[in-house]
Amino acid sequence: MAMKYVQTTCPYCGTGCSMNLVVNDGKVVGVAPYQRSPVNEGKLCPKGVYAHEFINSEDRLTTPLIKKDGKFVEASWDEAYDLIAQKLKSYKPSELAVLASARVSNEENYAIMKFARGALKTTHIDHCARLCHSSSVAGLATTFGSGAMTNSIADIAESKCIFIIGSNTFEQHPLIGRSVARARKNGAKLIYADPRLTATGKQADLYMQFRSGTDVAIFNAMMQEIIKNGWEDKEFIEKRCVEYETLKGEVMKPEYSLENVEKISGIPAAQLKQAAEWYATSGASSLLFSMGITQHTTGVDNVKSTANLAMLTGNIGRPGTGVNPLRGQNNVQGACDMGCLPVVFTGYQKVIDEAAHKKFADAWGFPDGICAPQNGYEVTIMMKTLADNPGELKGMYIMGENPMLSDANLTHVKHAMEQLEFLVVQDIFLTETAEMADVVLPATCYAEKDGCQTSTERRVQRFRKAQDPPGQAKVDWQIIAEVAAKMGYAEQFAWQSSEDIFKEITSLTPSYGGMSYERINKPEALQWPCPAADHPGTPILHTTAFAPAMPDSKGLMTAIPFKYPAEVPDAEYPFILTTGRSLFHWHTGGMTRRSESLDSEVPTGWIEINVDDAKELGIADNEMIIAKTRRGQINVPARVTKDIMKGVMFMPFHFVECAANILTNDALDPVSKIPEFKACAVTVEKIQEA
Ligand SMILES: Nc1nc2c(c(=O)[nH]1)N[C@H]1C(S)=C(S)[C@@H](COP(=O)(O)OP(=O)(O)OC[C@H]3O[C@@H](n4cnc5c(=O)[nH]c(N)nc54)[C@H](O)[C@@H]3O)O[C@H]1N2
Ligand SMILES: Nc1nc2c(c(=O)[nH]1)N[C@H]1C(S)=C(S)[C@@H](COP(=O)(O)OP(=O)(O)OC[C@H]3O[C@@H](n4cnc5c(=O)[nH]c(N)nc54)[C@H](O)[C@@H]3O)O[C@H]1N2
Ligand code: SF4
Ligand SMILES: [Mo]
Repeated sequence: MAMKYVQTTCPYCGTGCSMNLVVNDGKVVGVAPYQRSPVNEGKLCPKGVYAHEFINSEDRLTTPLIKKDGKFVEASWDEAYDLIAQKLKSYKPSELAVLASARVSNEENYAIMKFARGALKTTHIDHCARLCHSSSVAGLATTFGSGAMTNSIADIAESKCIFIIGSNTFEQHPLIGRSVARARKNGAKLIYADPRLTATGKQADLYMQFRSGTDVAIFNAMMQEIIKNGWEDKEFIEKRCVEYETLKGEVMKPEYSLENVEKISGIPAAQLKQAAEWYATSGASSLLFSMGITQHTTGVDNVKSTANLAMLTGNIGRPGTGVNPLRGQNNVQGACDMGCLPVVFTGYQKVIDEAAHKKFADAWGFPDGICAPQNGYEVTIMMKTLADNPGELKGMYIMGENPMLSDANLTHVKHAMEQLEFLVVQDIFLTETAEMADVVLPATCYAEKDGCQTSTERRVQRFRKAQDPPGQAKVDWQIIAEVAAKMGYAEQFAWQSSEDIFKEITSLTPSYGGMSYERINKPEALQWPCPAADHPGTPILHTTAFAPAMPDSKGLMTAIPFKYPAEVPDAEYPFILTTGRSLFHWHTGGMTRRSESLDSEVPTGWIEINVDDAKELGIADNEMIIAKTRRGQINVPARVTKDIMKGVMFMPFHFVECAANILTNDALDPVSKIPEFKACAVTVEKIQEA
């Protein structure tokens, strides 16, 4: 067979780079550049370059597995479906919970959302967006009326000043980093705030190092300085915002003076002043953030603070400005858009809204109705319910997530998952979570199916099938449709192709209403909102007014008092532990640890310790040590570095052999229900030789 190229979209991060898969003899053997996408113009980061390596791994799941007497036994699809249908039908809707996936297509997320609410009739559906940008969605929805990135990736290059806080853009969104680098080449100033001098920080004109969990104090200090100097945008505030006096009342308090916030955060007053001036007076400032902002018990407060700063200085709605939460997973934006959240159907139509509920119930036509018009549980609340209220939740269906490594406080998560009577996991590998399942279903990966996904800049782009799936593995939406058919709902899931599903999505989702495969097949695809077939899509949000969801379409400024993280250092646990990522690995490692080129770069985990702290503790670089928190302890190699703030330690969470989430705190933000992955109290000890 001849060699061919199949154009598709990268399956890793939310940047949404396009690439070609190189197919030889029916198998994907490589990745080649695809030049015509405006997002990445043929460039890729290492994960994109090696995105073919895990596809044909020896240990892909190839057949359904059923657990018998504690051991997995291979089963036919029919046996697996019969068991699942019989079990799921034996529970009440409120006893069932579903996790969708930011790794799979819009069509597959829509299918599982319809399955949860229509076939299982449960309100409990969520996915990893909870652990990620739930704070952005909640925070920006109440301030701007929409939780998405306001500007586009290319637009960042138009900026005169870029303020990056809590995002390691050059490693976690490398091709967005390229836009940042372009802006700098054109003279823009880059301000970077992070407890670690990361690869992104090394590009900065002003680097502010600070203690994890002090973000609100930093924002309030910058705003106080801006108001004191008259740098606020009075016209913008007057015309487009409400509650300025409330905001001012808070940020002008003496506790947010530069000197006091220097004490709280560790950032020298002069740096805070410089940052305030550059951001407020550049003419077009863009703010980029990610997990350093959202993953806190004050995550929503942090996000609202980013919005406050942008509104105060009129940096919204124009090229080179905006508040830009960089979405993480390839399709986390899409999984949210598809209604895989406990409160909304597709396009953020509220489940509790009677008209929306009726619209979906009527369109779907389940003879026995759909879920109640009520909000369901978030994934973090599902785990707490399992542990604290045994018997309330009994069955769970997980597609493409690995909470047994990605959730906070893993000992608690394991205990919670053990309470389940019945667990189905649909994945491409036998993950830590799949190990706990009663039934495991083999799914296809991105290279084996058609569909589309939505990037961080709301760009809806295609996946294209390049090879056949291994063994008996099936496409995710097809598996869900077949389970539904076994439960008596063949008619509601009678799709023949992913395009059929996309048509159903666009007919029910106003922001996707004008899209079709024909239109998104173009190299530049389409950015939502795209409400009509002749609408060109929307690169920049809020240009003349905020979203109609806001009263008078005005932006809401809010007073945000500073609060410390749920757990702060003390005599027993004297350091702050923060967690995050490496350039070469992806989350729980399923794909990247099976990619030789990536895994050989970074074969295991580590804990970053400041040189002075290490000296005081007598810990050497590369020494194996014990890291311990109130929730557990692990052995992990030390990486002694001057690039991390004294008093703060950092661990990536990719590695099962030194799993950071054994240590992390599952205290939640009261609104977004996100755990505090970015700050808890830790101690480290030398391993005593026997
Ligand atoms: N290579 C790679 N790329 C990825 C991913 C991956 O696993 N690997 N995952 C994707 C996903 S799903 C996501 S959500 C994004 C995440 O992308 P990022 O948010 O950029 O990644 P993180 O490493 O989690 O955290 C970012 C930074 O927050 C800093 N930080 C720690 N504590 C605090 C704090 O209290 N305040 C502030 N302001 N900053 C703090 C950390 O030092 C870190 O540099 O990356 C996406 N891209
Ligand atoms: N300590 C700490 N923990 C964190 C974070 C942190 O910063 N610190 N970040 C959090 C964030 S932002 C996120 S997004 C979460 C991510 O948490 P998860 O989503 O649980 O992590 P992944 O490893 O990406 O899991 C995705 C799973 O999908 C499977 N998969 C891939 N493609 C397909 C497919 O096509 N079909 C199916 N069915 N399965 C597929 C993969 O094999 C993998 O098992 O982790 C969170 N956890
Ligand atoms: S930047 Fe993100 S989308 Fe682009 S190649 Fe790298 S991982 Fe893939
Ligand atoms: Mo994420």
